[in-house]
Amino acid sequence: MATAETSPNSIAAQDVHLGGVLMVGPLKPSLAATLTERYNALDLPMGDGRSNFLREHAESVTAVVTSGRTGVDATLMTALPRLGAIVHFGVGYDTTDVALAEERGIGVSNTPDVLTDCVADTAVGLLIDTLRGFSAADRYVRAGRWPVDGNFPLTRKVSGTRVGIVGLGRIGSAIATRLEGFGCSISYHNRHEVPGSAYTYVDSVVKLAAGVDVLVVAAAGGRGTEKLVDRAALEALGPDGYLINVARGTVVDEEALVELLTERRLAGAGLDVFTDEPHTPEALLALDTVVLLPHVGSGTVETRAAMEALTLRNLDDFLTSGTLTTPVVQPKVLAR
Ligand code: 8YV
Repeated sequence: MATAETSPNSIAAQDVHLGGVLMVGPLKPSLAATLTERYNALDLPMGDGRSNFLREHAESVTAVVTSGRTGVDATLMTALPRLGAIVHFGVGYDTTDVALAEERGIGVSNTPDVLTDCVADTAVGLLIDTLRGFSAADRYVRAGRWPVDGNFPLTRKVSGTRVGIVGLGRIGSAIATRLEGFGCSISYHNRHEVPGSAYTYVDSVVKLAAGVDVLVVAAAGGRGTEKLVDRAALEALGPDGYLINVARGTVVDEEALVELLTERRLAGAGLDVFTDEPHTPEALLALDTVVLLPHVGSGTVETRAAMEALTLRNLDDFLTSGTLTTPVVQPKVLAR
């Protein structure tokens, strides 16, 4: 059997009580304050000071707290020899090398469920805004154009539209439930058909896109879903079709998306996520057919507080018992 001596990346049960906590990337200020005050957490420098910092502190770190925005890549993971858990604020963890974590017995947690409602609300809000052009209409009024140019151009009806959902997990399902209230017909594509689902399963994204008015992206990010919505799918959606993305920018071929929107070969898009956040493609800024949000899907006071509480619960559980509350991967803690 492996021991802590023969397997340096496995955390001995007694060590986790003494765990050193490292914050990686920007965190919600109240979370960072709690981690600093209650756990004496250290903050990983992002720039030049990193190597010196790691030389001094890497040995003491048993838990990292980070967000989906930053994560822990293979280089950082390898530099932390006693790391036992990577605790994410957020449901997405595509910036962390989960396969390597699993291989090294390092646990990974996220904050599922508590943000489902808000992200689903955002998707529906974006969908309505994009089809009805409310943000563009607001700009029209503010620019004083109503009295000068007359009525705002007609837009697209939302109720009764055909919606295709890419990724029928927790968030995708919550979006579908909400859209049922608008009389939308729902079909979906998922890695696997969801047993017992009332919605129509379609076995490819291209086929799904070809049969709907609006494609809503709710699939997790990461290697397995990179450009899952590719150029062919966007072309299949067509000049009367809309794309809504509340998942990750990487799930969509952003270059193709920008090109098709600019050439009016897609009717519009509502985007809360981008491949190079916080940067957004310049070409989209001039298009009134597009609604752009700065990744605010879960960004309400209530939901962020619930995410913060669940993040701390995962950390506490790991530091006191060596397990995670909402694990993606449970840590392999070895008792000495
Ligand atoms: C988070 C998100 O707020 O949970 C996720 O995966 O995308 C957001 O809702 C964000 O990742 C936190 O930085």
